Amino acid sequence: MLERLTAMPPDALMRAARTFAADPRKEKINLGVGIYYDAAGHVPVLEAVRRAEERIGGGRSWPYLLVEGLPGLFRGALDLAFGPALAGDAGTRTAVLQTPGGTGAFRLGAEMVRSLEPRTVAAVSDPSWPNHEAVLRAVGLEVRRYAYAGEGSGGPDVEGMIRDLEALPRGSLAVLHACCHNPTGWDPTPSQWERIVVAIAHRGLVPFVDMAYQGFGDGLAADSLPVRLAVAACAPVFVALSFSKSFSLYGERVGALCVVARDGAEAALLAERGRALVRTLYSSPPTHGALLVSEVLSDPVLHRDWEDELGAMRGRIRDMRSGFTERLAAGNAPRDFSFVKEQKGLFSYSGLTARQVGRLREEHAIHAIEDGRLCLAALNPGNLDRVVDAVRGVCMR
Ligand code: PLP
Ligand code: TYF
Repeated sequence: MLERLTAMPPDALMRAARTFAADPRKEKINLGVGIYYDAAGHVPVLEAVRRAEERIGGGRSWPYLLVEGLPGLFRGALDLAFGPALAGDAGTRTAVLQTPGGTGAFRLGAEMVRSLEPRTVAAVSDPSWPNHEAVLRAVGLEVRRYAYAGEGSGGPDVEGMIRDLEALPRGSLAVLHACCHNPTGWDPTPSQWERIVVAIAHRGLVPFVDMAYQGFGDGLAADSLPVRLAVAACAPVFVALSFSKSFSLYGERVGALCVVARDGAEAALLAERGRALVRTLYSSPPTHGALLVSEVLSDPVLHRDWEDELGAMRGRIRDMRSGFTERLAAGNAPRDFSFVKEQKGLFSYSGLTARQVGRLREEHAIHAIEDGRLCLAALNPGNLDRVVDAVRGVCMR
């Protein structure tokens, strides 16, 4: 067996996470990994989550959750995915399973698709979060790419995206980023989303919406627009929810998969299929983070406070985007970075080359992804000037 052992190189994000961890310089800054840091440079403990933790209390026992997870989480997950108005109706024909993070939700959804139709073609945006393609390939689906990053820096190439989606075989999976596209930071506008979903429905594609950054774009309701449009036009619809960023619970691994069917009977069969798959993958999901999220989502006061905290995180990133753009524009600007202010979410596809990213790391201890992706949620008033000076420096020559 070991004669067959060959290298499996890490993807760019894994590589960047390792390189950062191994960098001994105290002044290092991590603009690589997709994590929200507060103004003091810490991964925050949200106040609503802290209060939820107080309520659930310590000293409790930890039996297994059900295979599908904590039922108390499902209502909250449906409300987030569809909005309270649609959750009532669509919720009656939706299978929900708690999963280990958004990655677990995406993998479980992909497993479900493969178990139903192993010849399904899946299409991801070009570029996309590298794990999309890796997970789809891991379950044995054929992966294609649809155009996404525009030529210049003016936003997504929606025409190219629609053209490529319309060329897919009927029944293909269309993987969509609900908001805060990773890595570009470019999202379609609401009217562009309407056109995209019409094209998807018309071609008979199956939308798989990955929602890992809900609340970081324009707010919880606005950010779930693609899900609501897809549910109104298509069935099935797969939705992978991640609570890692929105609750700052990265290592707790909390997520959920929602699969919307045509009716309640189909949804029950999908849930049963999901449980059978989970049983062979990890048997049941972890408890602690799910209890925290469920407590926050089911208590109106905690829910409101959490939404306010999410709004403050979103606002802080916007301030950092403005600060980054304006400081670079002042003085002798190496080039125009004003698009950074227009992008949404944690990331910016900055246009920095792999060589410039390498120089940021070697000369300035500033880590980013080699495709030029920067995590602007790691900027703060204490490191902004240093980052701006370093970016200006590597762009000059
Ligand atoms: N989908 C996208 C687009 C992401 O960027 C991420 C995390 O970075 C995930 C899914 C998975 O998140 P989780 O950490 O909850 O597995
Ligand atoms: O897009 C991102 O930044 C995430 C974060 O080992 C990540 O994928 C990167 C590497 C890793 C775990 C999470």
